[in-house]
Amino acid sequence: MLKKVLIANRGEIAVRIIRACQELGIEAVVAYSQADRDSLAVRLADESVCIGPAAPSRSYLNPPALISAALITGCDSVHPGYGFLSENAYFAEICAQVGLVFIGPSPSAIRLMGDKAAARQTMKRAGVPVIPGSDDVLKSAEEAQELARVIGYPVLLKAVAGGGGRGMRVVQDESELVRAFATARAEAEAAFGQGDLYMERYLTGMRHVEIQVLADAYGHAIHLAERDCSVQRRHQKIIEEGPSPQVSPALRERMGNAAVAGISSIGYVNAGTLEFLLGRDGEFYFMEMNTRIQVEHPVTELITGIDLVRWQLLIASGERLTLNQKDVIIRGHAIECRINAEDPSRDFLPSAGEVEFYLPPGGPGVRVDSHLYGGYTPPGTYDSLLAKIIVWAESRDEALARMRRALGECVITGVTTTMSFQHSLLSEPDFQSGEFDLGFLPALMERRRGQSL
Ligand code: MV4
Repeated sequence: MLKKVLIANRGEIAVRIIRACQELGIEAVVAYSQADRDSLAVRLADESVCIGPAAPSRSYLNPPALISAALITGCDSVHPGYGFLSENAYFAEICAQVGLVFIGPSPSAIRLMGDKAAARQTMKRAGVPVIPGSDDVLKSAEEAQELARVIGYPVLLKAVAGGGGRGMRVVQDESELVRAFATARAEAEAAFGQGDLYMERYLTGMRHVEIQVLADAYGHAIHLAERDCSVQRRHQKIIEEGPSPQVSPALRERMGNAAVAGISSIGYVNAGTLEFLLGRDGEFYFMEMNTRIQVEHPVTELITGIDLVRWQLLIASGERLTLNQKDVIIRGHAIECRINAEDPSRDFLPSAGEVEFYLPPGGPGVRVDSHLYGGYTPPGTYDSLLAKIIVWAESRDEALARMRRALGECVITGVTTTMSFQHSLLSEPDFQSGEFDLGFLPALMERRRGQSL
């Protein structure tokens, strides 16, 4: 069993990992930047090490600082959380080279899934449905043009090094393609230092449904059903839920089996998530795989009763995954709201300042994952996530009522948050019916913009 973990992250996920360590009797050391001296993670950890200045490039994104922190404090392992270096194959490799267990998949799995075109090909070969598109990187605009004629417009140009919606360009017809190809390539080169592109048919009216997976180092892999993340604004998830209102038990089994076949084909180890687009007729297509623990993992934890971060630690310790597929039983419904320090009335502009007063919601079926406390000033340098409120209830309707109640109870003063916006979304008929797709939130924002003018 691991004895001492360096947490190479901050905020609520650092707190979440500390909690899992404590319950397993593993010591937790938190690496923190100068901007995070007063963080809750520093207070809760067994030990803490300052790794550098506020700028992420000099702290949470700086492998030498993190590796030294782990070695100086006698850690045997590193948990990267999400974001920062969590999907950096080079960092995972360096950890292994200095004898630190990276709590996540192998460097080669991270690298393979980080190349979005290679990930797509790998899944296709394993029998996972993918969106019609290119079998490889596009070599030229001419090649793109020929291919687009075959798959049909509209098409989407995606950056091989992108992901999460970064570096994508919709092309409506042939007249746009040559220019779009050049711009997308230049943008990808500037953003990722890698300009390679691939192509897919652009699908509309789809939902974002993702399958959680777990696998151990002995070839045993299972899925833990889906989360529906179709309520997004500019690729930022606003509300997530599970199970998806549009996924039947039969479809869940088909998607889950596809996900397990996909990860088994690459010998994937630890927790991961396969993102799919799901259409109205139940057709689904692999988009990309995230090789980390995700922000919305508590949704899965509440509907399965399985502690994902605990399993990450156990699997990295070399323990067997003692859960079988038949042990994964979906019960009830969970919804998560990400509470951000942003002002919805000002186009979600980040809101800075001291949290004067913090009263989290409680009561039956309510979980709060947060690093907040009264008097805390969230550093402006990092993302604006303040808290995740996650509710569980037997049915979706009860979960909706519970989330409305929880958001109503929660008090955060001093900064503007997204809570009231999410509260209003829960009352939207289209959200309540469960019959929404990725177009729901953009369309709603457009309608509301019209009303306020
Ligand atoms: C797509 C798509 C439509 N067709 N690919 C955005 C995030 C990244 N994982 C891929 N994304 C999309 N890929 C094809 N071929 C639409 C999206 C997309 C989207 C996906 C999930 C959640 C929100 C989204 C918002 C806009 C576009």
